[in-house]
Amino acid sequence: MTTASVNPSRRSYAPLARENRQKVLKHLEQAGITSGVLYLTGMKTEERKWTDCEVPFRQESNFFYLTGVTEPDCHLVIDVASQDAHVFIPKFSEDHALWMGPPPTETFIKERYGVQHCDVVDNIVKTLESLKASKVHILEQEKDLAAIGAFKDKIDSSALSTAVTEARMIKSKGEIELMRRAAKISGDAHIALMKAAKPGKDTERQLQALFEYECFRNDGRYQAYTPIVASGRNGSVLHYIDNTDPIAQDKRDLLLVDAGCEYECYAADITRTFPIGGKFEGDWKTTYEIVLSMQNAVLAAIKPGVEWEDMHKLANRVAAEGLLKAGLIKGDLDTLIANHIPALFFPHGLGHSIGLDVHDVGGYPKGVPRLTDPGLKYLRMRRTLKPGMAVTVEPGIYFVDAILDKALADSNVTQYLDVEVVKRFRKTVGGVRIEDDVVVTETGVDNLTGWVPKEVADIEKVMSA
Ligand SMILES: [Mn+2]
Repeated sequence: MTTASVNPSRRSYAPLARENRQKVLKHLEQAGITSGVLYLTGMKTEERKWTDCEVPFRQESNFFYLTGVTEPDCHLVIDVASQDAHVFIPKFSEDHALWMGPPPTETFIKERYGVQHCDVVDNIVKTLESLKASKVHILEQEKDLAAIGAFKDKIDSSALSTAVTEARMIKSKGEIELMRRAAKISGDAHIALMKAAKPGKDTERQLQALFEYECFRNDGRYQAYTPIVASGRNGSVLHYIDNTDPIAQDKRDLLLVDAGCEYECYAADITRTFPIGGKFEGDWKTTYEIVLSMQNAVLAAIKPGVEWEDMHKLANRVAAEGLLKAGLIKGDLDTLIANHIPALFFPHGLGHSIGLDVHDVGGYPKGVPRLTDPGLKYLRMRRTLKPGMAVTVEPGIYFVDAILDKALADSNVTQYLDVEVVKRFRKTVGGVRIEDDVVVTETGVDNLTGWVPKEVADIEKVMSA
């Protein structure tokens, strides 16, 4: 067993992939599918346009879920009746070994990934013939059917996507441990940033570099998404990824860091917001404490049977209470909520499912539409929570120019605002977001990232050390 393209010391995903295949086949069985084959194409080698410069390879998530295979350009056939998995690898050219080291052999693939069969891609049709594949079940989004020849006429995309999605929604113990590892690496990197950040020192980019360095050196090779490192008013841009500004001079200003790495393809997605000088003060502290109370209320309320949109509404109500108390908005609580006033400051959804993808599959089951209310319309998930679901809880309060310019020009809205107070906050406070990754348990949540400091005293302690 020799290959340079795979690190043999890497832990094997094989037992998990086997469990995942069984789970998907069970969902298919419940949908009445007991014969035929499943066919998936893996991620292909990609190059920068018009060059031979390869883009770093990361396996497609569904393919990884069913195989654990981390080599590019592979295909998968699963025989539904026997549950046998057939992985197909490219035919490597003679000089592959010169550039890339010895290619993986068929024996290596079978042993490494615990699959029953391995062959070269050219033999897919032959295998489908020998399996007498009556139907070829593919994912809805599958476009690449060149390798299955005449079996194209037997494709059926009506069931596999839902089966894989429903399987991926409920995380197994093994998956949760991989997510916990991604969370640990990412959380430690967040703490490194809290310790390194100083007023007027470094740029957002340099702190992003520190985050990625900390992840990379601890086996989090890939970021799950581009890190957001937003100083001061940049925190009001929800997906700020420029990360080019210098860190604020004013020690009271906030730094919002939304970043997480992958471990074995599983994502972490963590946001922490902290004062650049290490001590929360004034309007910045007021804003922070509103968001913290929003998050704590939701974390205490999550349990099986709860509707995700109700968790958003809970966060929204706590936001309204906090904004009222801070004097930013005025009026009767229910009237403010009915008129969507808190959504001016909490304009996005509460969170999303997370797993192999940072915005994981399955947010909207078939037939479930998006809601239309401000804030709620951006909710990335509408589901009844069940044990094993993994979601992010990421409330925020922001002072967004685009929203407030419109609001302040509309007397229907300004009747609910203390305009002077809103203007004062907006001048200095960008935004606050606090985000944790939690798994729903039988009784509540297993917070994978709750240990990363977020209480005011805990952040101040870490930053003063
Ligand atoms: Mn998120």
